[in-house]
Amino acid sequence: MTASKTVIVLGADGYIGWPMAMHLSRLGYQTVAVDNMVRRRWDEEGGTFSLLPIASIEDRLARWHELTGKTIAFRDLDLCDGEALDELIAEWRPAAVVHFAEQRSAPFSMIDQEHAVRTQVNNIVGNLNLLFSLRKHAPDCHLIKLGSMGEYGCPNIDIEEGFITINHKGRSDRLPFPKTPHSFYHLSKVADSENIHFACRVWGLRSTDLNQGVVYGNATEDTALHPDLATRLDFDSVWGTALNRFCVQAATGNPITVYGRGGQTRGYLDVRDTMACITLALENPPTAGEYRVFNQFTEQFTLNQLADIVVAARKAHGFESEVVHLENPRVEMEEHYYNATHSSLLDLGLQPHYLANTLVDSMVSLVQQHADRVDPVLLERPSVTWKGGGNEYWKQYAGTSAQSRLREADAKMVQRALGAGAGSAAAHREESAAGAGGRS
Ligand code: NAD
Ligand code: USQ
Repeated sequence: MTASKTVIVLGADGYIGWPMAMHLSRLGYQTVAVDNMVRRRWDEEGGTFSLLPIASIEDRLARWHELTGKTIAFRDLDLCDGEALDELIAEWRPAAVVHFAEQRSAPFSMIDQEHAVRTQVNNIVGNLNLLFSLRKHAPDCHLIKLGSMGEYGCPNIDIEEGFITINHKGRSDRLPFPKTPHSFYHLSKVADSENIHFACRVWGLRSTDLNQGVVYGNATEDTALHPDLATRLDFDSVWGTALNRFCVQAATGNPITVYGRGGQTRGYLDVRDTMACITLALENPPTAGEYRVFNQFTEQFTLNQLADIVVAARKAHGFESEVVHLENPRVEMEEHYYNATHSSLLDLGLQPHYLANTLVDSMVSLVQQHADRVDPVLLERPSVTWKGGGNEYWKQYAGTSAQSRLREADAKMVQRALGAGAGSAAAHREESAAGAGGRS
């Protein structure tokens, strides 16, 4: 690692981007964090919020500097603004760009036509702008792009890492692996992959496309330093992902919601391994013109297996959890063959954190500290179906102010912490919680 190298993290205010920016800064990279805060606005629009209070980006950066002495530069910038992106890349001429800055929810992309269009325009145009800016101002830069295992779908053959050699009518070629994506969101990732592959072939750019599985967990060594450095934890049915939701459900005594029969198999990884995988990709760059694909996950599970793991972890502490099989809001195979190769990152030295009771235990205890913020409707009721789009629950929450609900929940927590009858002190704390500037 060359400590002085500049790395730009796009989408640095997000669930993965924020811990990644801290991780790279800790390693000594000159880190530039970029985000247009759109994710916080999408929360506002949909009435959703992070279970863990998250500090404003200004407070995050200031706290990081105070605790470590390190500085992360920040730019508020929309990737769809090609001119601004050009200026950013020209200004920093980074050695690498780590690109997380996309609309990343499959259900969000299935709400209606407007959300599908918004997802694909945001993701595909932002990524395309980036390719042009790199060609112009930093053609040697290593583009590390977050793709998704869901680009492949669930084919009845083994999934390879990006490419497959096909023998057809006596001829043979190594071609991009066929894709059958799960949603309009996943389709946007497929388009990104095609565009990046093309830019590498034609312009000689270099890129690692990380087809990442579902990420779980919330703690890295950096987020644990201070509450202002926490990263978001989504639990609702639009933004929350399977294992994170199952942990929140079990922690709050709500049923674990398996969609359909539960044989859906996906690749999963701990957020700490996301940090490690991206660092490995960064430290082992591809050659000029090379487009390589790594499948970034550490273990495969069916949903039934995930639910069983959470149930068992709670049982070890004497708590019973209920698993319900809801009518599947998505159109997806519920029993299928699934075997995805994922050896490239292991070959580079990845040492995975495999899913264990300790992870579930730590998630449960984290959730319990913020249990008053859990909204049982957001947690338990799927609000988007693949056939019909946003349903009555979606409509119920869209446009409602999550902030006022949060203020009530935070005040309740403060009151509980202080105990009944604390009089004017409790009232004072309640007021401060209600006005807690910057946190959402
Ligand atoms: P997130 O929604 O928490 O963060 C994404 C960030 O990008 C947000 O802060 C958002 O404001 C920003 N952003 C979006 N569009 C932007 C734009 N046009 N300009 C500037 N900033 C923009 O998502 P996440 O969970 O951290 O995921 C990060 C990336 O990893 C995404 O590309 C996602 O598809 C991919 N991924 C995530 C998971 C997962 O389980 N979370 C799994 C596989 C792949
Ligand atoms: N599921 C349930 N119950 C729930 C929530 C989800 O059974 O309460 C099921 C879904 O039906 C699906 C599976 O769990 O079969 C995974 O769903 P998810 O919401 O955890 O993940 P997904 O929609 O696939 O998207 C997430 C991230 C996305 C990333 C993707 C990686 O939001 O950004 O690209 O994981 S992957 O799944 O490998 O494509």
